[in-house]
Formats: sequence, structure tokens, C-alpha cells
Amino acid sequence: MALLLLAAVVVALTPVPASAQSAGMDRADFDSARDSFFSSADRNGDFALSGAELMNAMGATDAQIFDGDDADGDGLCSYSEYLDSGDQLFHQLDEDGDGTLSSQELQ
Ligand SMILES: [Ca+2]
Ligand SMILES: [Ca+2]
Repeated sequence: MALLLLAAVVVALTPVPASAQSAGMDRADFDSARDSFFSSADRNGDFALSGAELMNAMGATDAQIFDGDDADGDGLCSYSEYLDSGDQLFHQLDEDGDGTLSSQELQ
């Protein structure tokens, strides 16, 4: 499960104007949302997210890096692992495969 990415998408949707939200989110919106989540979460700038950085970013008291976000099992979600799990998440969410996440698909 790419819960990390799902959280990023939800966070990114919050400031979107109602009109854009009802139209959904295309791949470019999704990519920019996940990039901005990653750069704000990566406090030490090593292009990898640790459990502690995730806790900060998600405002959680307990957070783990999930298997889907840490493919090589080193305990860090690197930027390339983050991108891979983002690709999987996008395809999972895009149920009709039109390349856009509608507001229904995001719920
Ligand atoms: Ca890793
Ligand atoms: Ca779609």
C-alpha cells in the first residue's frame, strides 16, 4: 500500500479551488502534488524520507514506511522509490484509465 502517496494527494487537494477539484486531477497535477509533498517532507534534503520525516510531514505521532514505499528495504523511502510507488498509486486510483483522477476516483 502506498499510503504515503495517498496522504500526499489528499494534502495537495485541500488548497485546490472547488472548480479544479470537481474537474479532478490530471497526471501533471498529481506529479506536482507529490513533488511538493516530498520536498516539504524531506527536512534534511537527502532525497529520501525517513520514518521521522514522515511523522513530521503527516502530523502523526507514529508512522512507518510501508513496504510499497521502500522497495529495497533499507528503511528509507528514496526519491526513486517514491516515484515508483506514485506511479502505482496513480494507476490504482485511475479506475477508468483515462489518465485523470476524477473527484469520484479520489474519494
Ligand atoms: Ca529504500
Ligand atoms: Ca480516471
